[in-house]
Order: sequence, then C-alpha cells, then structure tokens
Amino acid sequence: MSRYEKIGALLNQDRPGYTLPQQLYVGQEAFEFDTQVLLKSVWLYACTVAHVKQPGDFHLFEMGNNSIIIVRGRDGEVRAFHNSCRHRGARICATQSGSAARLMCPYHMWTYGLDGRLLAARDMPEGFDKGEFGLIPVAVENIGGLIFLCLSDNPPPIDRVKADIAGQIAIYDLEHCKVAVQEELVEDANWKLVMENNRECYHCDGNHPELLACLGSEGFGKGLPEDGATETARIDAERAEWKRLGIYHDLIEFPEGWWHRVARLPLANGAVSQTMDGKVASRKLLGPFTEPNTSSLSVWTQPNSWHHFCCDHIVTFSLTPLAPAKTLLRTSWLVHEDAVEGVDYDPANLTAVWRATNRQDSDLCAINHQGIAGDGYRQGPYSIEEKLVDYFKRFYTGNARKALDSEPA
Ligand code: 3BY
Ligand code: FES
Ligand code: FE
Repeated sequence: MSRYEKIGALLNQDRPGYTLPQQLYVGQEAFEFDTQVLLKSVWLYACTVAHVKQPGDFHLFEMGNNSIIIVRGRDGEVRAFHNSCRHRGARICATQSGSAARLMCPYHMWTYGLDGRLLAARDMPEGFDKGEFGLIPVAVENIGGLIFLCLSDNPPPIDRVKADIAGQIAIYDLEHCKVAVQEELVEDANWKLVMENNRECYHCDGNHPELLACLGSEGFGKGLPEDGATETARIDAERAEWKRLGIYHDLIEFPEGWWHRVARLPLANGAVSQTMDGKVASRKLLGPFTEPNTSSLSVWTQPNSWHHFCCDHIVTFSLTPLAPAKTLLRTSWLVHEDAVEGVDYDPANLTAVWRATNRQDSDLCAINHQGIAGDGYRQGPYSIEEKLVDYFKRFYTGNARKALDSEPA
C-alpha cells in the first residue's frame, strides 16, 4: 500500500469544475506528496539565462528538501546540479545567487568545475577516482532563455512546450537581458492557491487597480474572441498591427496533454508597458522593437510559473512551496543588458505595478487558505472566468494520479 494512500482517497473526492478537497490544500500529507512526489515528476520553471549571465554565475532553486544549483559553464551552457557535496553531503552554495570560478564546498574544500566534475579532494586514499564523484546532475532545459528543471530520472516530454514557447519569445533575446531587480515574497498560502489565484482575473476588478490600469483583464477567461469576448473589434485591430510587425501568433492554450499557454494581448488604456503611467520603464527597448508597442506577450506554465514580455522589460515569476501554508514567489524584472540604472530605468518605477499586485494577491491567497482551513469549507464551483484555474486543477489531479500509480507499493 502506498504511503500516500490518503492522497488517493482525497483525489477521489475531486469534483469536476469544483475546488479541491480541504486536505489537499492545507494538509501536511498533501504537502509531502506534492514536494516529494508530484512536483518531482514534472518540469518546473526556475529562472532565466539572464540570472546566470556570465560563466560561473549560479542561481539556486529550492524545492522541498532539494536545493539545485543552476550554473553557467565556461562553454556558455547552463547546467543544473544537486547542491550536495559528494564527500559527506554538505550544501555547497549557501547564497541564493552568486558567481564563482569553481564550486568549492566550504566543509572540507572539495572543489568542482562549473561542469560538475570533481577537480580537487585532498588526502584521499590511493585508488580514489575523482571521476566517480562529480555533482549529481539534474535535468535542465533552456527554452528560449527560460530555464526549466525536472527532478525525475525520467522527465516527461517537453518538445511541444519548447517549440511553442521558444519560437515566440526568441524576439526578446533573453541572452542579452539582465536582471534589474529580483524580489522574494513568502505568501501565507498553499502553493496551489497561489497558482489558482494567478490563473484568473475574476478577482481583479475589486483588487488590482494598478494592474488593470495597464494590463487589463482580457485574456483571462472573458476577453479573447476565443473566449466569447464582446470587445473583439479592438483586439482584431491590434492583431492586424502585430501581424504587420511580424510578432503575431495564434493563442496557444494548454494543448491536450501539455502544460503551457502563450498569448499576445493588448495592454489597456494605450499603455506600452506594465507600469503605473503606462509608459516604458526602460528606455532601451528589447529585441525587434524600435518603438513602444501596445501589447505584451504572456506565457503561463503548469505548475509554477508565469511571465510577461513587454517591449521594454520582462517580468517573470517562479514559485516554490515551502510549507503547507507557505509559498515562495520569486519575481524578477529584466531589462536590456545595455540599460543603465538611474539613466535608462528607475527600479522603483520598473517594479511598481507587480510589486503592488503581488502584495494584493498575497493577501487574497492568505485569506483563501485561512478560509479553506476551517470547518465551514466546502468544495466550491468555478465561474466561467475561472476556466484556467480548472485547467490548473486538472493538471494537478491528473499528474497526482499518474505519480501515485507509479509510486512503489
Ligand atoms: O499574471 C497573470 O497572469 C494574471 C493577470 C491577471 C491575474 N493574474 C495575476
Ligand atoms: Fe563537502 Fe566534505 S562535505 S568537502
Ligand atoms: Fe491577482
């Protein structure tokens, strides 16, 4: 019998079109199942190539008890390794990001190359073969500059995601961007609630004045013609312009069995960036843009990321669970590598909309978690504007069942 028998029983209480049973959100067993089993069986978004811009730059991604080092090699390749020394197992990198010529364990100074090979270990007995003690690699995929990891020895296919996302974000040229600001927010809610919250704008009207002023709520269950929108004339006109610029692609929405959504959407109120005043936050425009553009390209992936590509900056979100009611949201704002802080962009202005939005969402997720934890909670029905929440829930339950089936008895 699986040690996660209870999870199987909870999954059986899933109702189509309704939220999950209480214990899948708030229970300790569900947290353990999510971090030990489910989230190891799928690809997770960690960071961008800009987070490890130069050879030797590293960025840590934490998931449950695992810490993964994402590091740029001398050959320019981005690799990932478990942050655990092959000597007696100590954590090697202690800071969330940094730069090093080699990865040296602080405990007894075993030293690894940026490609994970063990280079130096003092006073080992004769016959000790350094070749057998390289860092343990983690599966990594660079999708147009977005770095995804999979903690399984047998990662699921990723080719369709790769083709759909890389093709569209290539124009933003992430290799020539830099991280202007990275911010961490610990939310008092289960990670699945943070994800559900991101997948709808049903809550936007009353809660997100800054976001609605520039991003609008189109494309979150009611705005696109595909979603039965009434305001199609403006979107059609915008699309004609995107086609002229060669940046138009049809909406890609979680194709059967896959886990990504890619949409170019019109910004609201004539905004050309996701900023408080709707103006560009960085004067150095990205990729092909020679003048500000009134759209942004958004990418959402199951189960832990979303990204908005504006003509002047990119904002990217990576989420990881810390405890049943604690979730780390890492938000990064990227600008062109040549943009100079204080001259071409002001970090406070660059980050203002999403900083405010993240705080608002964090409060909403916290009250959501608190309410679910009480005895009065009943599984509740999703509105038609919450179609993408339902997609997330189905991704979760589908992959949870799959992972349970392959768990050793
Ligand atoms: O970031 C997102 O993808 C969306 C926008 C609206 C709700 N949610 C925050
Ligand atoms: Fe890393 Fe000993 S544990 S050198
Ligand atoms: Fe929100």
